[in-house]
Amino acid sequence: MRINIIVWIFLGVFLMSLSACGKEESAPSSSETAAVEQTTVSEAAPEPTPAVATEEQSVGIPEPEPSPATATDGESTAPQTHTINAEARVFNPDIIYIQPGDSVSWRNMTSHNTVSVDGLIPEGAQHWRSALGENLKITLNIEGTYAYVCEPHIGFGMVGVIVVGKPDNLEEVKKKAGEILQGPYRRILGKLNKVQIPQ
Ligand SMILES: [Cu+2]
Repeated sequence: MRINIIVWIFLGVFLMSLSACGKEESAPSSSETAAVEQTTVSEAAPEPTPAVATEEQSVGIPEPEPSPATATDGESTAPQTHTINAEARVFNPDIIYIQPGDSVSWRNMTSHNTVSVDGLIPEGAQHWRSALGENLKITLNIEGTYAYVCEPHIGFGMVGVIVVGKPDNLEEVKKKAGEILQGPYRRILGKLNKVQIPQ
């Protein structure tokens, strides 16, 4: 009788352990399915990413559009011609503010001339020298401060300054003027000190 009971107990334990193994085996299989599901999800996930990239591209395309619009605004300001009148022994106006590409036209230049001063014009800009009595007209494309004189009347302080755009070279020109100008040419210094940088 005892042996039979022991055998049955063993059988019971054995069967229980079998059923326990079966549960453990079935458990991983469900997690595998979950893994497959996750893989399917993760595979599907990349699809929205190209859509985002396409949005970025479509965002990138309109960007260049504003810049041509800005350029058109700049072009709408057509080059102008500014007149400087020679009056007795002064240029009127003595300081003139213009934009790059604008022209300057000296009028009433009888017995006067206009000569740019070496070292007191922007780097790369062209010097000018008109004949006595010539109504010179020049176009200035390079930004900066330009100093010029009327040679016959420099002793009277007949000097002028042209400011093209925003003069980056103003302080440099002032410093150089203090160093190189001699005699009546130093009248240019006073004129340069009156220049106000356009906002
Ligand atoms: Cu003069």
